[in-house]
Amino acid sequence: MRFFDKLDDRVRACNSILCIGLDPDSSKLPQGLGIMEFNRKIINATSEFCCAYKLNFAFYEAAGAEGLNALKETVKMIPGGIPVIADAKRADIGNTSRAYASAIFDYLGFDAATVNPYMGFDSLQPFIERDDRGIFILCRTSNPGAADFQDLFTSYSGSRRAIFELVAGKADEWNSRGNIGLVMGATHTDELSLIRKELPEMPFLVPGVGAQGGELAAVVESGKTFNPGGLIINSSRQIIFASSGPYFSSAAAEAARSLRDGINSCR
Ligand code: OMP
Repeated sequence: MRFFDKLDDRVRACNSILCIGLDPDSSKLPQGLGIMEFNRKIINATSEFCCAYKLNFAFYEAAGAEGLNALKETVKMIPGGIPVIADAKRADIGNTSRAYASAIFDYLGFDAATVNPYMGFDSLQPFIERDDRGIFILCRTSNPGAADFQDLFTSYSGSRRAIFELVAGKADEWNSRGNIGLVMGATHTDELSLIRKELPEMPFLVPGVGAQGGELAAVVESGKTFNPGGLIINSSRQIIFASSGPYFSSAAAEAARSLRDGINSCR
C-alpha cells in the first residue's frame, strides 16, 4: 500500500491529524525507565489519538546501542495501521543515499522519512524511487536559522522567488509517484499558506506547535487541504513529556487527546 493512502486511511479511522513525535531525550525520561519501556507506555497510552508517529533519530543515536535497538523495536511495537515516519533528514551522493534509504525502509521498517534537499535530485532519488514509502522534503523549517538560506531570494527561471519556494516547486516536479510531501514549520504560517496556495494537493508535515510556539488555528487555516492526510501536525515534547511523574503516560494521553481535539476544533 502506498504511504499516503495508508496515512489517509489512518486519518479517517481515528479522526485525527496529530502526529506524535517519539523523541525520547534521555535526560527527560522518568527515573529508571529505558527508552523502549518509555516508548511502549507512551504508545499504549496515545495511539488512539494520533494518525502517525515520528521518531527523531537524534535521540536514539545519542543513547548508543540501547537507543539504536529501541529505534528498531519501537517501529515494531507501533500498531500496524499507524504510519511511522523516520525523522532522519537524510540525503547524500546517490550511492550513499541508497544505503540510507535501505537502512530506514528495509532494515528499520519505517513507512516514510524526512529528507534534506540541499544536495539535489540524485541525493533523494533512492528515497523517491520507493513507491511504497513516503518522503517529506524539508522546505521551510521551524527554527530561527531557517531564514539563513531558505528565505533567500533567487531569480531562478526569471522570477524572483525564495529558495524554499523553489524547493516546493522541485518537490512537485519530482512527485510523479505521488509519494512526496513537504516539511513546513508551524512557526511560519505566511510561508505555509504561500506554499499551500501554490500546491493545493501536496501533503504537509508540520512540526513546531507546542514547545516551539507555533499557533494551532493559524497552522490549520494556512495548511488545510481536502485530502485527509494532506496536513499532519507533529508535536513531541508537549505530549511525551507532559509529566515526568509516575503518571507520565496518562498525562501524555491527556495531552494528546487535548491537542487532537484542539486541532479538530480548527478543521
Ligand atoms: P517538539 O518541538 O518537541 O514538538 O519537536 C519537534 C520535532 O519536529 C523534533 O523532532 C524536530 O527535530 C522536528 N522538526 C522541527 O521541529 N522543525 C522542523 O522544521 C522540522 C522538523 C522535522 O523534520 O520533523
